[in-house]
Amino acid sequence: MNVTKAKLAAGEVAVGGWIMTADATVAELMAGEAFDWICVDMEHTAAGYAALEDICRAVKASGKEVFARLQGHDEVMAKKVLDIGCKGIIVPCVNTRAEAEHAVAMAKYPPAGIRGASLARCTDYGRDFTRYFTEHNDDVLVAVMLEHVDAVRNVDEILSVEGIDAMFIGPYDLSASMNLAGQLDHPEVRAAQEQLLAGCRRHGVAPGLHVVPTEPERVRSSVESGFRFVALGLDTRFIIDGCRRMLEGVPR
Ligand code: 3PY
Ligand code: MG
Repeated sequence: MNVTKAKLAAGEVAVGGWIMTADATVAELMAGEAFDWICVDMEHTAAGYAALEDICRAVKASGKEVFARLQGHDEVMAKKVLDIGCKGIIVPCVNTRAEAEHAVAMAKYPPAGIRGASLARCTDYGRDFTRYFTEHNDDVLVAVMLEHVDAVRNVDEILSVEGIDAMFIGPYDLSASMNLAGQLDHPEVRAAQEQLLAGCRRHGVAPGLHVVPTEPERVRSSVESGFRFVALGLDTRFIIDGCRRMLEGVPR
């Protein structure tokens, strides 16, 4: 069972940890904290399939879902990350209805979609094939990233696609597409996020946001404003923050 997907469907908040380091030990450590899910970023890192598999093994004992943020819209990549053991895909930069339909299709087996079937790790190498295949289409989480002004314009066309579980805002790309790169609190960026949030409400899709800056107050206000599929910071930022906090106290 995909606990994160069930939580989102029940209107609850599900909080994720974001892995940039592609490191299984880091993922294991983070899965031992109060995150609901772990995402491996394969878009903006060197993370490959072998590292993803190690991470899935490391997180398995916690029972938490591992999701992969894909590099793009490639159905071969979606198939491989799911075969390796991810319970969902986070698809970057979905700007049109056709791209949203493709995101859903590549996550699901026929007849609902186009995912290829095999005796991969996700099926316990075939020992659990029938159950996995039967339950997968309902169990897999599909999150589309709306992170461009074009997506804001097309929000209703995108979020009305059947099979989308969550919308996930990438604030850096969204701000960059508005010529306001990194100005996450600019009123126009905020207004675009509000439009995406409102779109989620109209279409019954769980609203999500990557709260990239490691600021607890920002996390709190994001959840209070309605975001429920929320990723907190980055593993790399946690290391930077921890180093700086400790180094600050050194008399030298
Ligand atoms: C962005 O801010 O653009 C992101 O993709 C964050 O994950
Ligand atoms: Mg992005």
